[in-house]
Amino acid sequence: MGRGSVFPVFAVVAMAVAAMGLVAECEGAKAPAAPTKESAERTSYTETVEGVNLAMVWIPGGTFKMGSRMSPEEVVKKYGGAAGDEKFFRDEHPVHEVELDGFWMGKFEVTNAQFRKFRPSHSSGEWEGRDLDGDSQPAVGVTRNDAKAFCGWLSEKTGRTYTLPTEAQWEYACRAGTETERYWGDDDETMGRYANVADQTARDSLKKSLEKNNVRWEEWFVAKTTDGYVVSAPVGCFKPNAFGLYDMIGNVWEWCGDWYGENYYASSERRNPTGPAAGTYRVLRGGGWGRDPRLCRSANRYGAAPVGREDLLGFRVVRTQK
Ligand SMILES: [Ca+2]
Repeated sequence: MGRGSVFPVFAVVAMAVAAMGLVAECEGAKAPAAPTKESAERTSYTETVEGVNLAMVWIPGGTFKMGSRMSPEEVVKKYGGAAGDEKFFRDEHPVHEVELDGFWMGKFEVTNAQFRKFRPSHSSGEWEGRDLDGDSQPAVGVTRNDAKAFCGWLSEKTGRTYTLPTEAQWEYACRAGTETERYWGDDDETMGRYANVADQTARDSLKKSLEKNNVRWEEWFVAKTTDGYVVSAPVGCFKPNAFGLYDMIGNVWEWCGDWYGENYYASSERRNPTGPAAGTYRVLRGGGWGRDPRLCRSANRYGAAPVGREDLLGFRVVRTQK
């Protein structure tokens, strides 16, 4: 896995930006469905409290193979990288079977508008003049502790327990039954329809901006696709996975509940694993708008200090009771 210093060029790239053209169609910007009554059969509902409208989707329990089908060598061979980068992908192994109970998960990443109901002073800021703080864009610059505090606030207000997904819940929900690199398949070209990642749009914009200021820059790994966004997109602009979840890959990295354990997969419990008992970093999943295609894969694992705060760290919530 690689934390900040591993990919230095990305520090420069922690950029932001404006959405171009697709906003009106984004699912997350639409008015929420009317609140639905609790029932054993329902598969979705909208949590409405204090002006926060959180769309929740039921993820049925099941068994899946957690981890990457590609070896670290195959990842680097396919996507490129410096000598020795293979070591950043060893934590995606061994592939192991995990069984999970069903749970509710946020259909979208938590947005700025939602987060501001909890913390009115919140601003996701901007990057190089590109806005990260739109109401429908995901809340970023949110530490893992902030994300947990939001869950605690929401639980208190609703009487229902909301929290962050475990790493296993996250990967199971992301894969939605798939074993491919991403929930839509293995090729880069179609990525632009499903996820906002470091793409040609972002590369061209960054290159122009840096060259204008005479800043020398290294070539940036980007996906061979065009998704239309340089920084975070409003939630729900891209195609959902088979569970009906949006932006599981790309847009913003999502905080999980687990401590990050590089070797955890070798000793993980099979049923409802919750990660190592202790650690230094908390798990992040899914990659984000400034991240290369190697980090925007269902199996990729990342981590940061729980007080870490960056332009592309956000979250979504889960609720475990049916
Ligand atoms: Ca992009």
